[in-house]
Order: sequence, then structure tokens, then C-alpha cells
Amino acid sequence: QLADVGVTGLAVMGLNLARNLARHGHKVAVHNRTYTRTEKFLADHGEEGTFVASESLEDFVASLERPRVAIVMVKAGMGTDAVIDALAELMEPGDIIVDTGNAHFPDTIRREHALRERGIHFVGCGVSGGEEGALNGPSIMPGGTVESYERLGPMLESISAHVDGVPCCTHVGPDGAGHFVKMVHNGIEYADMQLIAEAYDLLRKGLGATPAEIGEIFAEWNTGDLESYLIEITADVLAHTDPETGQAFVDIVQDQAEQKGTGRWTVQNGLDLGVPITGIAEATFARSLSGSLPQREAGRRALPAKTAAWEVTDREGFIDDVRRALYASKVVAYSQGFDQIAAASVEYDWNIDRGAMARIWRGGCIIRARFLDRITEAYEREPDLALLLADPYFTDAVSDGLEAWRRVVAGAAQNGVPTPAFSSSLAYYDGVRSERLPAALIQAQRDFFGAHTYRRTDREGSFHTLWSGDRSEIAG
Ligand code: NBP
Repeated sequence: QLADVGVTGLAVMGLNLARNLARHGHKVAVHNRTYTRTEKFLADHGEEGTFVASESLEDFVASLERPRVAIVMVKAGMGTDAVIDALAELMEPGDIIVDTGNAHFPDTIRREHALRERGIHFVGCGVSGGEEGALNGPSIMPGGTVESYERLGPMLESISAHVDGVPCCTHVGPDGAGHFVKMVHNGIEYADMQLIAEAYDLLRKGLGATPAEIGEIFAEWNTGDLESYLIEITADVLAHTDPETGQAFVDIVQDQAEQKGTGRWTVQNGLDLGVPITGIAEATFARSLSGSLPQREAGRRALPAKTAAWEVTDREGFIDDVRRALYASKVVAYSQGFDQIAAASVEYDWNIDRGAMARIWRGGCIIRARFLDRITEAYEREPDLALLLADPYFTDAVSDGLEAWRRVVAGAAQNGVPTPAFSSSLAYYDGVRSERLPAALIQAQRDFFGAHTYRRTDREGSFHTLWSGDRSEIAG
């Protein structure tokens, strides 16, 4: 009896994905480089469904129904290449290899092109939601060919999270599109987390509120427009007390945020494509700053604050201002992330439906939120929307909170509270809505020192001024 699908790599993610597939009635072939892990899997979960275990990769491939579907869930990087190469040797044209690890999208493009030449479909597939998602329903972002999705789609959709009966899985686009979108998802996650952390810091420093009190504020926010998984867990974390010391848990955690790399990849790609994803960039750099210990030590010792004590007189008004500033900054961060997807879609010829991306992020993943419905609706209204912020719903939502946003950012600056993501999002908002930007001066400077030419506001063409001569203008 052959299996419908196989999973190789039975560490926590693969193991949970295999169990999820089995729960949905699929017969699942399982394999792991080290067989003891497979044995443990069978001992712990063998009764949960129909599994076909193999000790060798050859037997694993032989246990799959044609066209074969082999899901690779191993450590990203060299391990993934090793497994894909070995699988490709054993598979036949028409078979499908799915990489559900956290691959960097250029690697996925490379792997897809190499396997395509051998007639094998390679599907780089973003999976979000961690181990819990892998077991109970993740958000799934598969790339690859349309043909491969015809075989894979129903299976992946069956095991994905569902919101209002709609699966959180769709075909994203060719080759690296799935892993790219997963990368931007993680970048947005960085921005969202940083914004939440800044809101917490403002409430703490502005109101002198305790973490538990701030937890209650977040729990309240979670009943409105900000409703999301990240706000929900923030309320939980802030309410938690360290059992050992009796202190607020957040106060006993060292203030250094680590990163595994997807934020950095997102920012690097934003720079490559020239898309200003300032929210994600500031969030990534804020984590870097938190870990810059010698610099922080030197700064703490040498740099004065020159601030007065922060006196917030209207407690409820301030809380509402911070909520509005958080929402507006969040809209900016998402708008920028969706811009990046649009730019990549053109650059790499992926034809990604941005509304569908917001739809499949509504469940199963870390940035799941009520707000994503509004994004899907915006792209349904106008699929080629140039700027998410300019969709009427978001324009209204942000402009309603604009004064509050300015008060919060100004207050933070005056009182020495670092709010890189709040502040840069507001700067982006003011930049993108400006009639004229001082970029005109920069272009003039470039022409001055490097004869880089400029375009005029009053007629077509490019021009250069003879700065070191008589300052007359010539055509560029
Ligand atoms: P790990 O990333 O810890 O990888 C362990 C697995 O890789 C084991 O099955 C191991 O086999 C196998 N492996 C390695 Br390491 N090198 C190998 C090689 N050269 N050949 C064959 N197998 C090899 O597992 P994980 O934490 O389950 O994560 C799996 C993937 O999912 C990773 O890409 C990770 O980045 C991603 N991930 C995603 C999320 C998410 O939310 N989407 C969360 C966590 C992880 P062994 O047992 O023989 O050592």
C-alpha cells in the first residue's frame, strides 16, 4: 500500500506536519536521517494515523504513490540541499519535492530551476505558525508551478488553518514566491512586535503603569481593531509573574532581542528593490541595538537625557492616543510590506495576489489578526492599489488617529523614550503624502559634485548645470 505523501525530517516541525497530514486522512510515509528519531515518532504517534516508515531514503521514495510528493522539513541551508539532491536522484519526472523549511528565497529559485531541468517540480513552501501551527493548522504559502499546486493544493489546504471556512493556503506564485512571502510575513512580524513593545514602553514610562496594568490595557485593545494573536499574547506575558522572584516576568527577562535572520533578509531585499520598508528595518535595527552591549554601556554612561519628568495628566486620553498611534504605525508597516511584495512580484515575474496573501495570514500564523480582513477588502476593491494607506478605509482609520499619533511621537521625543518604529512610520506617512520632498535638493547636490543630471519640473529631458563654470544649463 503506497502513501499519498511523505515527510522527511522528523524533528518537531516535520513530526507535527506528518501528524497533521495523518489526522486529515492522508497516508503518510515518514523518514528521518537518523532512524532512532523515526522509531521514537512511531512509538509516540504511530497510532494517530496511517504511517509508512522507512529507514532508507530509497525505501521512503519507493513507498510513495506516483506522482510522488515528498515534503522536506529539515534544517534550512546545507541540510536542505543534501536532502533535495539525494531525493532528486531517486525521483522521476512529474514528482514533487516540497521544501517546507525556512529557506531563503534565492536558494529556492536556484533549487527550482535546477530541478525543473530534470522534470521534477520543486515547491518552496512557506509554513508559519511554529510547531503548534504545524500540528493544528498553519498558514501555508506554496510557490512552484500551477501544475504542482493541482496535486498538492487540496492536501495542503486540508491541513492548513481555516478562517470562516476558508483555508489559509493558496498558490502564491512561481519558484521562490512562497518563501519570499513567508520572509515578508516574518519581516512584518518584526515590525508588529516592535510597535507593540514601543506602545508598552510608552505606557510604562508615560503613566508609570505596572506590567500587569498594561497587560489589562492590551487585553482591552484586543477586543477592538487591534485584535490579533500578538496583542493577545502580549497581554498574557505582561500579566505573568515570575514564580521564583514574584516580580513581573517581563522585568526578569534580559532586554536583548535575538533574531534568526528573516528580518534581516527582508530588509536586505527591501534595499535591493528600493522599497522603503522603514518599519521592518527599524524593528530589525532595534533588535540589533538591544544586543549592542558595549555601545549601550558607553551610551548609558556618557549620554545625557535632558528631559523633564513625564507628566501625563489625562490617563485615559494618553492610553487612547497610544492605541491610535499603534494602529496607524501598524497600517504603515503592513502597507510597506505589501509594497515590497508588489515590487518583488514585478521584479521576479510572480504575479502575486496581495489580497490573497492577507487572506491566508488570517489564521495559523503569528501575525494573524482581524485587521487582515480590511487589507483583503482593500485589494478586492482595487487589485493594483499602489499604496495600501491610500485605500479609503485605511486613509480614514489613520487620519482619525493622526493628531494622537503626532502627540505620542512628539511626547516620546521630548521625554527621551525611543520609539524608532512609531517615529519612522509617521515620517514615512508625512513623506509619502508630501507635495514636494527635499529630494530636489539632494538631486541638485548630486548634479553639483558628480554631474549626475536632474529633471526639471517645467519641461521634459535631463539637464546639467555647469557648476564650476558659468553655471549655465546644458542638456544632460
Ligand atoms: P531543525 O531545524 O532542528 O532540523 C532538524 C532536522 O533536520 C532533523 O530531522 C535532522 O535529522 C535533519 N537534518 C539535518 Br540538521 N541535517 C541533515 C542532513 N544533512 N540530511 C538530512 N537531514 C538533516 O528541525 P525543526 O525545528 O523541526 O525545523 C525544520 C525546518 O522548519 C527548519 O527549516 C526551520 O527553520 C523551520 N522552522 C519553521 C518554523 C515555523 O514557524 N515555520 C518553526 C521552527 C522551524 P537528524 O535527526 O538525523 O539530525
